Amino acid sequence: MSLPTFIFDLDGVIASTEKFHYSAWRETCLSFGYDLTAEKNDYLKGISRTASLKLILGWSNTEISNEKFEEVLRDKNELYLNLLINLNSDDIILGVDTFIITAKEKNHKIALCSSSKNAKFILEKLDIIKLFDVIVDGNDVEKSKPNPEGFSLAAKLSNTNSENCVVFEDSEAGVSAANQIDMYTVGIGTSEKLNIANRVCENFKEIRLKDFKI
Ligand code: B16
Ligand code: MG
Repeated sequence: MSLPTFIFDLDGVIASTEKFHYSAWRETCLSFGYDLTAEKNDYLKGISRTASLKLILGWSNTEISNEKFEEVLRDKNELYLNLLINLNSDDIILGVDTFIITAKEKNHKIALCSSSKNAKFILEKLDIIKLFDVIVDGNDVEKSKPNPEGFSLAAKLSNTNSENCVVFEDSEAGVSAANQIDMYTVGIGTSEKLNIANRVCENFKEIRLKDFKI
């Protein structure tokens, strides 16, 4: 069996940007009188901007025109991008960059699979875009997580069978997507929602490259 390819999620695995998504959604929601709780926000992790707004409108019993829908999406993204102004390499999640560099030295392919349409911008800002052999983001797929389309594409572009890919994800939607095509999944974080993963780790300090010798 060839060396496994490692596929990383972005928000919540590489970059500590989930708090900015939450702040931007919270402010957006308050503009139409809805208080988005942290518990509800957990369901937005890993899913696309459009799918997030559809869920929010359902929870808040809000109906808006298609035009307004697009306007709210633009507003949310503008707020989010403003919160990223000072993003820098200090916002890389503890240990993930060291893990990637060690894996590259041992010839593992490194891929990104993110639902975010801002993924390349964020990787540039963090100054780690060059570490990735393959990047699949929200601009490359029709169906976002929990649909496995992005992970399938990342495996294909890495020339790796999906069974030989290891996925690091902080969201239930992402773990579920990768599980559907028999990738080995590692949930990153402490949420009980991650218990559907093959393995759950609080952070990359618990993970060693030798754990994945197949
Ligand atoms: P954007 P990931 C996901 O990124 C985030 O978890 C999710 O909260 C966000 O709504 C989604 O990207 C879309 O992001 O609005 O930047 O296009 O975790 O898949 O890297
Ligand atoms: Mg994520």
